[in-house]
Amino acid sequence: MMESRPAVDDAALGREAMAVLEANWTGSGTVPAPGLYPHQWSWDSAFVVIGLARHRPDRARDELLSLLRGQWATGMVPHIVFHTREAYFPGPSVWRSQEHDAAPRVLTSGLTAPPLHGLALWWLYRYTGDVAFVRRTYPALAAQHDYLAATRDLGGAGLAAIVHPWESGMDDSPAWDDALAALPAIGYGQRGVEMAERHPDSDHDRYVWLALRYRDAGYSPGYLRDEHPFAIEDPMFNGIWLASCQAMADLAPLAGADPAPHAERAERIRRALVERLWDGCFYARDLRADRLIRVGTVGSFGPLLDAGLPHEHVRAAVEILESARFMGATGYPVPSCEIRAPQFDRTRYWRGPSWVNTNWLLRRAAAVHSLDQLARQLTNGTLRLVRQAGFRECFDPFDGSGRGCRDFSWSAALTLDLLADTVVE
Ligand code: 9WN
Repeated sequence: MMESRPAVDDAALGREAMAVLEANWTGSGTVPAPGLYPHQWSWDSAFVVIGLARHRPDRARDELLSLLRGQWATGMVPHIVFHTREAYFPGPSVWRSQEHDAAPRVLTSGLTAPPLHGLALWWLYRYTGDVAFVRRTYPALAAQHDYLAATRDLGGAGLAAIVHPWESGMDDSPAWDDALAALPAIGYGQRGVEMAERHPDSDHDRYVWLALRYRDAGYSPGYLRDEHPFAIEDPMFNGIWLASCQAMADLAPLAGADPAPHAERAERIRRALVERLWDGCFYARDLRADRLIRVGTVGSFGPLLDAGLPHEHVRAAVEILESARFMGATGYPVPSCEIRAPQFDRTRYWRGPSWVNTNWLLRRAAAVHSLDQLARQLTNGTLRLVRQAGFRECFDPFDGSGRGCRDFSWSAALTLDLLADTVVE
């Protein structure tokens, strides 16, 4: 079978991207990919909103509203909203959101995901000028940010901690390896779950074990603070949150709200990123082991999304990004793990392959810092990937061949955004 689905010109590529998004639209949201991911995923939806902002703003609005139907009364935006009946593990019977007073009517997971939605709303406003939609959705996103500040600042310095690898969106990143390995081998002890009771013996078992612990503690903030064994301050999650805080500060006046709390929060996150996660490069911090996790991943560059990041940190981080540790040595941007790390694996999801969403985020970061050549390199490299291999889930960073599933929504959506900029440039 042929691997590639080359699109000869930009117009054809754009049409194919739109066709993928049409096919992945369920009537109430966009699934990341048919079959493999048959529900609505939180940060995937934010990328779809961004990609459709200039092409199908009506659909972009519906996408965000559809996701927000899954928001909990706590403000938490769950990482999966189950709009369809298709089977997926871990599905509704694992999360049991319906047993929760704070959960909405629609079934959801109990974890959250990178809070890209503020930036996505800003993007949509930027291209539509739709103030009414900002007014309509701003309160939900402000509540999302309040939730993170109130219940996820487990380190007490202003950063949000992820409490599960799934919350990072980069599930099998080598940055989580040690924290997963440190989980107790004994102590599964859950009753009444459909998984056989057994000790966690693989990463996937550990993922499920962690999720069940949190669920059985009633998704309680006190449990997260005092007992949950996995708590990590991730530079990508927080870089995205910071960018969304800035977006919310810009949007607040349109919604008749005060921008100051968002700007103050952004400032606090910035300071904490530099003070707590920087050591020549941004690294994730394991709060339970109280140490930096010194493996460079694409997540290390998340803080570059911040326009206010001090120059010396921008310069040093970009140097690493462009060096032979990352995109300087691969044919295609940007490997998800630094290639000299022993954990690097060009074939395994977040342990090596290049992804369209992280390329897009870094391209946004490059634009924010007026690094035009880097932005162009990221745009062109990403378009080469999808032109040659199709809208795959991820790509081999050396030869550009496609990996994971086909017809992946964010690969298609963000291609639309990149193409739109190519026309303008
Ligand atoms: C678990 C949907 C999601 C993305 C994540 C990606 C992958 C799920 C999985 O797919 O995660 O949430 O089954 O591996 O890692 O970034 O949101 O596309």
